[in-house]
Amino acid sequence: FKNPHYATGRTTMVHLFEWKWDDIAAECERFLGPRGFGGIQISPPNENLVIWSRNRPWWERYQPMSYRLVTRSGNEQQFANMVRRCNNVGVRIYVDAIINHMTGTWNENVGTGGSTANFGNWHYPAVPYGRNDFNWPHCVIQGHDYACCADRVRNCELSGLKDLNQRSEHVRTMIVNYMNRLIDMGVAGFRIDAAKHMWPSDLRVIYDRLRNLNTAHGFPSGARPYIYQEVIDLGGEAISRNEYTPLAAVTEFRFGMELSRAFTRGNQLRWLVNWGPQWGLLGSGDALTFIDNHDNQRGHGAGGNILTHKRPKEYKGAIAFMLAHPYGKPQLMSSFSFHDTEAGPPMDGSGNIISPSINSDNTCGNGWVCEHRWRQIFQMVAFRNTVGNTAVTNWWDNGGNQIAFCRGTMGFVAFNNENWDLNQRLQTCLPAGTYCDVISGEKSGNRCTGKSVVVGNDGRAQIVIGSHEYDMVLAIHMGHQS
Ligand code: AAO
Repeated sequence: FKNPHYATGRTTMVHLFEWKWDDIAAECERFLGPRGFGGIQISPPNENLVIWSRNRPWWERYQPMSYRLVTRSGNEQQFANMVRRCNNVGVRIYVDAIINHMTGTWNENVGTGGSTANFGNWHYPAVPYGRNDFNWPHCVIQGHDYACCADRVRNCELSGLKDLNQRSEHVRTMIVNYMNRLIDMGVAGFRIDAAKHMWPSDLRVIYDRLRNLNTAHGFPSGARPYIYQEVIDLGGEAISRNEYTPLAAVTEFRFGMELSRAFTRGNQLRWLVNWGPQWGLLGSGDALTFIDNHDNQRGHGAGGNILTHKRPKEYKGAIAFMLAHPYGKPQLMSSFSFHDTEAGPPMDGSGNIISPSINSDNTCGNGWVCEHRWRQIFQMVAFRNTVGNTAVTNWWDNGGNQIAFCRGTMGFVAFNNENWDLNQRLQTCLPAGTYCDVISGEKSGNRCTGKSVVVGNDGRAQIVIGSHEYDMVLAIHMGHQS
């Protein structure tokens, strides 16, 4: 369950938060496939409660009404079409699976597919679920439960969301049927939402009943779905991420927290010399890594001081470090812009999601940020693909916030997060030649649109990153020799 089964040579996935299936299919063909992205985390594809009383917030999708594949992102046919088209261009689909709970209690009770429910009776006829399928007696998780009481965190409701009992054979069957249907349609894996709120022993039963990935979609025979479990563990709680790593991969929330701190000068970059488990992070193969996610970029979940697209220079620095360093399986966030932290995606007056437009410079419009289309970001995805499994070598730092390192003989990266310029002759480990910096520009024909770096016969090059430059990173690799 820990292998994403990316197409050969691919390494990185992106969360296309609240995108529509038709738009994702197009994005696979016109951008993600050609640019070497490995996969996409999609928003939950199953029917959710429509919450007009809060103007259709993004979080309505975390309130399941049924497992029918119909949401604001599209219907079942559009979903199937997306998976097929993305797999055809080597881009995998990972489903955000909401299996811990159903909806909260609301006055509105119609889902995106027209299903209704009777909340007072715990009755979801479209699944169907009834009272016996939920944890009993009814209780709600309180903030202090996280520190003391694992049983309450797992058996009580998360924010009043009706808490399914995964020990119930019927519940297990409904969940497994849902996930297996998606596997048959060609998905490559799942994010398990709120995994911390379910018992590991129950999750194991569910995972073990999942089918192998569909060979008709290009997966090797016997391939198990990639599973990464959302467990927020910043330390000091009753539930540990280590209870979940024996089952499958886990979201490593300490990763983005520490890199956000370092790239906002709360910590010196030089300490990143031993980045990885020595920082208290999970084993590399167990960790799904990211800077921000859809929760903490807006103060939900383990929010607080996480870098996002709203601080672009520092954010691009942290993302570049994530992609340049071999630790973990990286996931990029691709957002819609927001001021109101509850606001849903760009939508029209009827609540239909408005598609991103694509500008002539390849960036997005219509309210979509599309961080994955920022040159400094997608070119570091290509960097990661190029350097492969090579090790970090020739670490250099100035004793503070300037660092540089090689990835074997395939790539070199430098960072300047000081108030003064970086101007040093550094070992790049690359063969002699001229390389295009992939941060300040790209290779266009035989020349560089940004900085050129001339590597001498000794592998050294003069590396310059001014403190007032647009970006704090310089990166060169074998794929971008000029
Ligand atoms: C909505 C409304 C609620 C309403 C509810 C029911 O907002 O007012 O009561 O409907 O009708 C999302 C939104 C929720 C939304 C929900 C359903 O975020 O606001 O509720 O959809 O529409 C916990 C969970 C974690 C969860 C996170 C948000 O452990 O699994 O809360 N994330 C996922 C999704 C998320 C989604 C759901 C789950 C539900 O990614 O989008 O919710 O499907 C501690 C614990 C964490 C805990 C946080 C927040 O964290 O460790 O496990 O996350 O508290 O309660 C420091 C600490 C850190 C601590 C943090 C916050 O950082 O170090 O450990 O402070 O206290």
